[in-house]
Amino acid sequence: MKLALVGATGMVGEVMLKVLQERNFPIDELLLVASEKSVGKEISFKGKNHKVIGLEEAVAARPNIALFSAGGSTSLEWAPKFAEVGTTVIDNSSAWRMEADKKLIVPEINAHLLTKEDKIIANPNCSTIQLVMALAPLHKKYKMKRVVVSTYQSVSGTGLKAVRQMENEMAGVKGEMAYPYPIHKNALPHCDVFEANGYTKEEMKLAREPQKILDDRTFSVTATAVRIPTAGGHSEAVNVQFENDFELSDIRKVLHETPGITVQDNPDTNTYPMPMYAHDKDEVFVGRIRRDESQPNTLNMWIVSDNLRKGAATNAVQIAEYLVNNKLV
Ligand code: 11C
Repeated sequence: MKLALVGATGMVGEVMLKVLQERNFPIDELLLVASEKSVGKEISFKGKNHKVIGLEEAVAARPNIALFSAGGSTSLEWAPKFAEVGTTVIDNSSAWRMEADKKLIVPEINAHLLTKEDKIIANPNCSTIQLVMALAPLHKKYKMKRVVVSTYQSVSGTGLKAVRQMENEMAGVKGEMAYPYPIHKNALPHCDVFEANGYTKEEMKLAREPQKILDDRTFSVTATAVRIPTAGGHSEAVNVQFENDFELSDIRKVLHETPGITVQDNPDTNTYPMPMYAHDKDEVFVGRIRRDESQPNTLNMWIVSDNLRKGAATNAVQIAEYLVNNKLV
């Protein structure tokens, strides 16, 4: 297995390396790839130093799999070049997600759709992944009609510059700004860029990606995405209206039995998911499970996950594992 990691020096790239190591992903040759300014830099993996190489050199090496986390424009330009030489690309950017001929995969939900012919596979947006992880098993049982989600997103979703902005502001130090306003002691109802309809791109990802992943357009999602001064993970307040009624105890049971989900829900002991707990973990945590008493068949819950792990690196590595285990590469 020759594996390339494109965007090896970025925040998600770093977590991908950690996850590959932790899960002991089978690698015979590792190609660490980044933009020209990082070429020649050394990165350690499993106690061995690897020199960062450029994209041309990586394509020429014809890796079996390339994990991409280098932004949409790099992906649009380079993923097809890797695909042409036979590499299967697992792309973490938003570049290919909504293309009709590209699959958008959360392994626990729809990895069975993957075939050898899929040469560019899209990893969903971080806030989508944790949402659909909890919605998928409930949709199967109760059939969703409408989802209203409000997110409380970690600055790590924006990248290193935003983490630094928050840290600088906390320390009272002037520095570069990733956001148009301070993030410390603030909440910005603004994740990613604004679209013509007044929603942000992040909100529209939340509206569109779940339908594609669950292969069902009969339900709808509306979202408000908010950036808050936390670094460990994204949180989501989720309201779901189902076609069918439910027992809360059954909802808890279904979620408890779903691989990848951990239920943390006990008001008596102040037990609920928080980014502080979710940080550096692969699971999606669900709590504050309660009936919406304002209308029938409707549930409220709170979902938290580390956006750099299940929301990005872990999901991508799980896709790679599925490809290897099912001899699709
Ligand atoms: C955020 N969800 O927290 C974004 C980060 O489409 O993959 C990931 C952007 C994407 O701002």
